[in-house]
Amino acid sequence: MDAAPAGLLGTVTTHGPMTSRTLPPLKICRFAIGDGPVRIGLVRDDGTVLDLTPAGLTRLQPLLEGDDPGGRLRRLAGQKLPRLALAAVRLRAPVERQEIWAAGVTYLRSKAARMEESDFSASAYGQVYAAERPELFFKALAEKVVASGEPVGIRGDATWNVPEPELALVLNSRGRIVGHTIGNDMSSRDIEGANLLYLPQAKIYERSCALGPWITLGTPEPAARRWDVHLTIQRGRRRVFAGETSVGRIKRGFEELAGWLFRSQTFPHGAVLLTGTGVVPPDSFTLQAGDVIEIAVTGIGVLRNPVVAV
Ligand code: DO4
Ligand code: MG
Repeated sequence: MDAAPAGLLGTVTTHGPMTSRTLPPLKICRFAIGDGPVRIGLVRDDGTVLDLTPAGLTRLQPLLEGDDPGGRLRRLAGQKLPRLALAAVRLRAPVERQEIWAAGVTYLRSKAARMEESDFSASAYGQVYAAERPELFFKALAEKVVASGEPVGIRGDATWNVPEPELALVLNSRGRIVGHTIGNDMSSRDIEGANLLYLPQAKIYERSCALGPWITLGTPEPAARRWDVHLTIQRGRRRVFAGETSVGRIKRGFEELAGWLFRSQTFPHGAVLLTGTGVVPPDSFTLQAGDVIEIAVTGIGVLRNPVVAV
C-alpha cells in the first residue's frame, strides 16, 4: 500500500561527534489495528511495522521533543517487539496536536502559475517571491488532517481544484526540524484567483490537508534537498497528470522558513510546515471526485489519497 516505490528509499549520512557513517533513515508512523487505538510504529524497508507501543512509546511528541530521537528509536527497536505487516495496519496521519502551517510561492513554478491565475493578485505573488519575509499561512488543526489512504476534499463551490505536493518539515516546540513528511496542500485555484483575501477559503476546508504516510527522522537539509517530488493523478485507468520537481528548487532555506514561523509565536506542541509546491498541473486541469492522487518524495515514501467532493 504505502511503501515507497523501489529507488525512493534514501540513506542518511550522520556526522555525529564520534562517528561518520551511513544509517538507514528511520520512519516513524502512527497506526491502528482495525478500529483500535493509535499506536506508534517503526516502518521497516521489508514492508513490516515494529510496534513500539509495548516499549512505552505511546505518542510521537516525547520522541520529537527529545535531544536524540534517532538514538532513542534505535535503542527501542533493539527490544523484542511485535512486528506487523504494513499492509495489515491502518496508517493514521503522523500528527498529534501540532498546528499545520504552509509556506507559499517558494518555487519559481508556483510564482509563475499564480501570476497567470489572476491579474488582480499578480503583483502580490511577484513581490512575495522576492521579499525577505516569506508567505506563511495557517493550514489545519492536527485533528482535521487526513492520513494516507483517506479521502482529500474538493470544495463543492469551487470549479478549479488541484493538489499541491509539498515536502513538510516536522518541527518540535523549540523550532528544531526533527523530521520530514509529505503534505498535500489541497487548493481551489478559482477562489484564490478571484481575490487574494479569499485565500483561507481556497486553502482551509474539510479534508483540505493530507500528511503522511509517516515521518522520516533526522535527514540533514543538504540530503533532503536532493530528494525529488513526484505527483501523479489517476482517473479510473487513465493517468491524467504526472509531474515532478526537486526539493533543491525551493528558493528559501528550511531553517529560514522555520525561523519565520517561530517569530513572535510559540508552538507548545510543535508544528508542521509545508514548504510550498513546485508541481502545478496545466490551467485546463481540475480534480474530479474519484481521482486518486499520489505524491512520492524520495527518502520518505508515498502519500496516496482518493478525492471526494465536500
Ligand atoms: O498564496 C498562495 C499559496 C501558494 C502555495 O500554497 C504554494 O506555493 O504552495
Ligand atoms: Mg501550497
